[in-house]
Amino acid sequence: MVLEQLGRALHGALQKITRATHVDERAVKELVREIQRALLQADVNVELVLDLTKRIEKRALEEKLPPGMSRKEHVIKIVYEELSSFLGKPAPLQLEPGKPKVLLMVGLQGSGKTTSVAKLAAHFKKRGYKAAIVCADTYRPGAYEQLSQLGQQIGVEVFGDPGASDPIKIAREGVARFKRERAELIIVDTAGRHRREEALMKEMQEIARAVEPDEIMLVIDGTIGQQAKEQAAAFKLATPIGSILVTKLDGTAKGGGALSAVAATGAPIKFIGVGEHIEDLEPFVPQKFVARLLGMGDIETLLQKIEEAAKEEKLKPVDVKAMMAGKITLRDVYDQLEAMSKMGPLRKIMQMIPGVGVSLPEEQMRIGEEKLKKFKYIMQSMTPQELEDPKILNASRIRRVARGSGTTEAEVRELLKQYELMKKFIKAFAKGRGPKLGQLGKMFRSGFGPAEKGPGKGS
Ligand SMILES: Nc1nc2c(ncn2[C@@H]2O[C@H](COP(=O)(O)OP(=O)(O)OP(=O)(O)O)[C@@H](O)[C@H]2O)c(=O)[nH]1
Ligand SMILES: [Mg+2]
Repeated sequence: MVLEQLGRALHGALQKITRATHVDERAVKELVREIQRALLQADVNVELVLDLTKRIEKRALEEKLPPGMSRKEHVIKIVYEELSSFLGKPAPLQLEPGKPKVLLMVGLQGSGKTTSVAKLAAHFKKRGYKAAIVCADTYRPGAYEQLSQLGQQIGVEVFGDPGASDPIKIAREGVARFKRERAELIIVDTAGRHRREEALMKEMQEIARAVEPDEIMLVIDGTIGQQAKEQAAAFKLATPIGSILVTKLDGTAKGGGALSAVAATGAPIKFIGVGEHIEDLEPFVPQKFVARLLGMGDIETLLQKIEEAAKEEKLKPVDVKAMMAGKITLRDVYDQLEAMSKMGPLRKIMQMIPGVGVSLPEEQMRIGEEKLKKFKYIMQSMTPQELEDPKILNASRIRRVARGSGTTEAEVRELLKQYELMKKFIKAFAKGRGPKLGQLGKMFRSGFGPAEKGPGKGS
């Protein structure tokens, strides 16, 4: 997951506050110290850390408690807010339907440009935009091959010429062609032959002059930690239309350092790369990112992903509103499980569910995955009518379903119980009883944990 270590440490620090019987000055100072330790370990710059934690401490000790909020909730809110603003403002990459946007990608050697180009193209294609890629890396042997393979994989056209030697010419031609073809996002991949910023900035400006990009995106390798600051600062000076994509945040303990260092320069981080696969790209939204980091989960991202997977599968898109109103049938649950299984392993999905993410042990994950499979078999053995209206499942129907799915009656009842719980929690969540989100996590944990002994009680 993203920045696992940092997440665990911050989550742990907050857990202590949550467990404290009352939050006094000592507890706040202790929390602040732990946050400092966690951030320093993630290679966040010392000064930035001191600054941030001073603000947290001051607010936690001095601010008046908002009505209806406990001291604990207030402290957690402050930590969340300060960490979020520490990572900058959200800066989404916006496209206009029918209008071409030319995005020039630059970055040092091996920073992850080409991978990110494909990820971005896939990301926007999924959202219904026509994306196209220009390979202006005439330097690295096999660069065009790499891109056109990626292009094929995601169904996006790639312009390039493996024999060409002039990147500027290729870039100009490719952009012109895709503009004619009315692409809405034209991404130009460039060579990463530089190891230093100055040379990179110079070449970037040359290509920029030729293709007149709407935006230049600098790809920074997140594993370099706070050293990212120099690159971001030089880049910010070099172009007013720059944005940043930080890669490899999955495999590094230093990601926090990279993100905060870039944010401190004021350069907007628009995306983060969190893995080697095409779908391992996320728009960078500091609040969501921090919520997940702190183990507060991120129900919105989850719903959004589910919706996407459903769309891809040409399933009926989730009616989020109806779901939020508690109108969720077993059929919906089944469709969701189907869509979820297309999204990848449970552990990735669970990270987005409030209160689950950071703390679910591997063993439980495995059991959870098994259980989901069983739940699917059970639902496959139900009639359409039963799926729409599970209330009609009486003892004899339950027996039939259990037999048909190769499970036990207790397991069928457990699914029904989970379904009822899910309905309740989603309803509660929609009514704005959001802060109790941890309970949703608890539910998932208990629901997907080992089966209870003995026959379950009917719903
Ligand atoms: N774990 C992880 N690996 C990544 C990520 N992004 C890129 N990589 C890997 O980083 C390596 C370099 O990626 P490329 O996309 O080829 O980098 P590049 O900047 O185009 O490289 P040059 O064109 O040679 O400068 C590859 O092995 C990628 O799989 C990421 O977010 N996470
Ligand atoms: Mg490349």
